[in-house]
Amino acid sequence: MDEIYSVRMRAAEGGPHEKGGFHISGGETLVLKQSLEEAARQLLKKAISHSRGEADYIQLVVEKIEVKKLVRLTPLSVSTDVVQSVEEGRQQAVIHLRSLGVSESAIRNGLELLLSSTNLRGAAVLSASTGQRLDLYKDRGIRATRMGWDEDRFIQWSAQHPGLGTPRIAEAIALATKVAHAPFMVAELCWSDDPEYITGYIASRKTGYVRITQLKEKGSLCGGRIFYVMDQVDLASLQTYLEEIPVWIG
Ligand code: PML
Repeated sequence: MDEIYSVRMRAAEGGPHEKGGFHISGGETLVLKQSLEEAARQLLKKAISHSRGEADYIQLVVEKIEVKKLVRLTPLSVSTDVVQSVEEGRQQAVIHLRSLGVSESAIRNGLELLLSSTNLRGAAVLSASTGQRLDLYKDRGIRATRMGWDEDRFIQWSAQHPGLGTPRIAEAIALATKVAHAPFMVAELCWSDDPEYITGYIASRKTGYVRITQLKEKGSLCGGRIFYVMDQVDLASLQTYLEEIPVWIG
């Protein structure tokens, strides 16, 4: 296989995140060397044209990946629940999470956390049984990185999934696929912190990637990701998998 690079971006307004800057945008992908410049350009574009605000701090990190460490995964199957209101959307989310064994208190805590978070750049890790937050990273959360689509496979996949081949959806499916395969992962709940984007999803190996067309009100800055895990999880190994193991979606 050719050389592969990880490209990661995070952007904030008012200085770097760790110095109190307001989170604007983040993004990541894995690409072949020939697509590196284009991937960096796309992520930079995402950082400087975001409806959350005007980034004055942008970090772009490019790293070569050791191909022998690559894990290959097929993308989660995709379905869409079309709903007529945010209430209906959240009710659908509750139904899916319940079916995966996430407790009522964990569902409530997850929804409340996303509703009150306007500056969460990674994901909050919650126990699927108690709903207690397990990571200690507050606004940083744990960030799933180093995953990306095989380009040829993505072209094929988007032809089979009309309307879903946008960069945002592609990135979300790559991330959700990696996350769903993490040890002791039960489910992911996500909606964007982009005030213009109200579709979110529930993902797991059992349900696949279930899009829900309305999970928040337009104009709201709240959003982020919740990773629901079993209590046997070893947080350090989970973090290593999510942040360091390169995953190639194809
Ligand atoms: C994000 O952009 O921050 C998350 C996107 C979630 C939903 C993408 C989709 O399937 O429409």
